[in-house]
Amino acid sequence: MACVKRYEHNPILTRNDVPYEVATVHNAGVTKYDGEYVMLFRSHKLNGRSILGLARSTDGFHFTVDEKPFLEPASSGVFAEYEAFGIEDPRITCIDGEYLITYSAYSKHGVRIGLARTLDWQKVERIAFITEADYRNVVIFPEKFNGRYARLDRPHSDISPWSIWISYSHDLRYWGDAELIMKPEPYHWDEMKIGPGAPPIKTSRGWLSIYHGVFPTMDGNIYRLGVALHHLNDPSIILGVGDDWILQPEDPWEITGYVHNVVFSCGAVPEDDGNVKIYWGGADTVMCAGTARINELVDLCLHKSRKPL
Ligand code: BMA
Repeated sequence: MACVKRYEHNPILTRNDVPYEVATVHNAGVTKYDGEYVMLFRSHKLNGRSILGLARSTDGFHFTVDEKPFLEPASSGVFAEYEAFGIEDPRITCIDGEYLITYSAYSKHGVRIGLARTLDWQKVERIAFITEADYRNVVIFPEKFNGRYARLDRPHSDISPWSIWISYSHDLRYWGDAELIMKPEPYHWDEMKIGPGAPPIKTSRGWLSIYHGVFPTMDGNIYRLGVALHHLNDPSIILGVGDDWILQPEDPWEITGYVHNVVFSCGAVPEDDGNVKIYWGGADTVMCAGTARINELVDLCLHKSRKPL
């Protein structure tokens, strides 16, 4: 059951839409602000390092890019030290009226997660690094649990590769009570690695999480998207993981590009009509969009599921 219906005019954003010089437009976080859609996308510059640009839309499909990049690697202080190789793959969570942005910061020291904040999508301030290396893919839940923020993330270790963990924080800076909650499934489409994709979406049956899974082949890795459902009051409990992927590379711009055979999501926007708009980078080169029925994704987690661990 492939639940995602692709937007008929994909890709929705390419480097030709960007008024400054970039090689790619992909892996964007998307949210709504003041009645508009805001897309914070990653672009490779022509030196191969990434920056974040901003695009805005009234319908969620036609985006116009701001004149200047939104966030570039810092040029001084502690942030400069850890962002020198670029900033990547932003996720956006709106909580208590603030937009929190997590991003992967690359440097000679590895990859770690930076946290920034904006109130108006004009000014942005960095808050802190919220992990050490080697972490990627941090998504923050849009609600607190017993007064604490919660996040899913993806540390890496050789013993237990690329799995999804949860942790909590009172102040967004210091995180603890970390627990592993989901692992790749052997000889399955996500057998090599998994990582959180879009920040979780609240439904009546649980928190819906869109994640990415990777399968290694003789022709390189294939990135696909899947879904998991977390308990509403205790997100460390996974109620089910959909056994089937919901999206795989099929369109030409998903199969061929900067990195071929990749669909990679950092953002999804639930709508009042029961649909969710899902956004993904195609082949690390362009941005694509599609829609799915939220109920169908939840059904997949609950009625055609594999175990999380
Ligand atoms: C991952 C990250 C993503 C990228 C994907 C496919 O490891 O680097 O940003 O989309 O690989 O290249």
